[in-house]
Amino acid sequence: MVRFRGRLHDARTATVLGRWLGLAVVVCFFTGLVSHLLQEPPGWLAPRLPSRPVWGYRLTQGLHVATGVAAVPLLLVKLWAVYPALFQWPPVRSARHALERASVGVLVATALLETVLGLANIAQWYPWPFSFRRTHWALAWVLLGATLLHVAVKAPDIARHWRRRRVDPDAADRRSLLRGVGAAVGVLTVVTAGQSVPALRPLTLLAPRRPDASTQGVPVNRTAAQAGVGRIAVAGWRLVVAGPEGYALTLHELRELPQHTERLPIACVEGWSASAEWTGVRLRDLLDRAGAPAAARVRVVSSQRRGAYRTTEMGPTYTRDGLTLLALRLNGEELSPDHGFPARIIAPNRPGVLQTKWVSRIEVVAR
Ligand SMILES: Nc1nc2c(c(=O)[nH]1)N[C@H]1C(S)=C(S)[C@@H](COP(=O)(O)O)O[C@H]1N2
Ligand SMILES: [Mo]
Repeated sequence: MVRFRGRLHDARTATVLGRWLGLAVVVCFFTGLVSHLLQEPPGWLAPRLPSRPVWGYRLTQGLHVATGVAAVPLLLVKLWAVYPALFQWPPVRSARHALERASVGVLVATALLETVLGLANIAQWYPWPFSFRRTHWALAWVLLGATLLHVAVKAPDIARHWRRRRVDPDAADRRSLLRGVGAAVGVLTVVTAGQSVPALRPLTLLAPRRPDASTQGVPVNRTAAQAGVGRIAVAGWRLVVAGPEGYALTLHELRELPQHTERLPIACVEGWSASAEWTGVRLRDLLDRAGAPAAARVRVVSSQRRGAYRTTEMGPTYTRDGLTLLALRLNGEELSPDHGFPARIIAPNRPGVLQTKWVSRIEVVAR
């Protein structure tokens, strides 16, 4: 067993902080799993992704980012509590000890990397050459494995220190430390959660994108200029629906079709979300007119020339859902260029990154 020296570098402090951190890791992992499956489902799952509840992704991704942010102070204080054990001498005493230390090394390294990568992504800062999502996803499994291994190795210590001791000279100091950590977590949560919780909006200090500071009441993640989409001339614009009985519509013709207004949230993978009123044509109606089979997959293509989100695919649970719109209006106004003029997809319980803007083509994909 590791011997801790000095005040609060003890197993009880490590255990209590570990419980909080463990909870954050578990919530972060499972909400991240949901996000990954919605964005890149395996073949068998793709046609079964649930389009309800409409606020599902808003909740899970809000929790993902909130628990990731809360993990930062927890992780730092946990590292502070155990650091004498990290720098013990001699560094290795036996093969078993070496393995245990190696597993802690992997745990600490992946935990720090995952939080730093996640925070950089929230800030839309990509100073690395690799894919954020692939790396974040792969490291999540390493972190989960290292956490489980750590809990297994430390199980005797954890069990011994799970409950408070009757006689504990450090109890008052520990309580102060834990209150401080709790306050840090609370403050960080409150100043970031306003990006998805309207009631906390006035307190939002640390969220990069805020609904009240954007056009038409919804933040913009990538503007038309950033996506390389120039002014779209209405006269030459057509929506092409490619299917068994394909057709093309002018914007005027699209506006003449039955319009529906739905209140749906847009929830970005980066943690912000906002509910808005969208008006447009039901995707289902457009597909029926093209003679698309009910079970068909659909590819949505944007006028954007390059970029990973130029095209997205959608299974039948979304395409058949009456709430899924090819939206022309947002909060009572024609879509602004940054929100995807002349037409964009809005579907329930779907990551923001798949709510394709500047739609020019809808293709029925052979099953
Ligand atoms: N064509 C295209 N559509 C796109 C994107 C994009 O880069 N290109 N970004 C997506 C992302 S990441 C989000 S969160 C939403 C945001 O929509 P908004 O800017 O209207 O709020 O648009 C999505 N639609
Ligand atoms: Mo996004």
